[in-house]
Amino acid sequence: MITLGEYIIAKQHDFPEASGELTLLLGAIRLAAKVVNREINKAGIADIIGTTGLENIQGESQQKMDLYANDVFKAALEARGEVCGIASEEEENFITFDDKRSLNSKYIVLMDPLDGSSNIDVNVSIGTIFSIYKRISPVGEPVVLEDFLQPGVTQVAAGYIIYGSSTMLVYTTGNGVHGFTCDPSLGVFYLSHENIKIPTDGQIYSINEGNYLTFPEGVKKYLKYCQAIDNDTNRPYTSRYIGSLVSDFHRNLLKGGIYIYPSTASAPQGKLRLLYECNPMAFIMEQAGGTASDGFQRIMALKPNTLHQRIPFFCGSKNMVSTVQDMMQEHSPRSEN
Ligand code: P6P
Repeated sequence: MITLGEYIIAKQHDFPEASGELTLLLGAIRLAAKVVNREINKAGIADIIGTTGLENIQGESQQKMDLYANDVFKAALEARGEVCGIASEEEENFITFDDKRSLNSKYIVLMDPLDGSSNIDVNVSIGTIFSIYKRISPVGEPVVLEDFLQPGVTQVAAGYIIYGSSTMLVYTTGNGVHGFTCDPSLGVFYLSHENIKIPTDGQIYSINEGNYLTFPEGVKKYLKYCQAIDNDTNRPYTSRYIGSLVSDFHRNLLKGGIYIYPSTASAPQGKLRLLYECNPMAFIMEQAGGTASDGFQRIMALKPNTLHQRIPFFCGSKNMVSTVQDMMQEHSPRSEN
């Protein structure tokens, strides 16, 4: 029964340049996760359910818990002094932590503090997603936009917290994917899933089929492939879509499967954000032996242009992503960028 803190410290020796800062940073995320988890578990009781009546940068209705989670993670990261700046789905611009210690730190964090939060009121599991990079601007100065627009391949660490039937923290620092389950009686995360690997093949597909008519032809063809009857390849597959990325991703990671949010008429660039949803989930998926693409090319190879940039997202078991990519290429050919 090793705790998250003990595991991070034990593993930090895998990094010759480890100076403990990343360990302290992950500790801040762990603390914030516990605080948010406590509020989510009583959201039905506390006056924290529902919407603020405000909209976020995305023009989406902001849930009270969105703002609460954003404030908790922001405060925990600033207090620990290991982060010089953050970007968040709930913040229009990036934020510099300008106290001396933070300015001299080398890490930045991008996050979706509470993804799928519209599900809170109906008691469906939701999640926090985070992505950690080293800054590229000079230490000691305020962060700049370029610090946040790095391709996903330069991530130092990434992870998510899933607030579900149990609360889990899953993360990678580039040495495999490891899952920790919170013991609510102690508020301690214990190692429960070491070195998670996604099956190369799966029989679960996750997509909002309500958008079928405006999907790209390659996605339509793939859905018909999933629904065809073929015993040799265990088809038809099973459709499972919770409407909460972290929940669908986590189930597919453990069982095998594919999650797709393609371009649609209402979301021509897809709905998910490249920086603080797709890149961290792609890092985790690749470390678990899966694939994450925009339907044509590796998500983590893309050079971001803006903080809240959206991108089509195809993520899961290697063979499933490969099959749909072939159909995408066949029906809407694109040269590799
Ligand atoms: P739709 C939640 O808003 C989210 O960003 C993901 O967590 C989820 O998978 C997706 O959007 C659901 O979107 O359009 O199917 O309701």
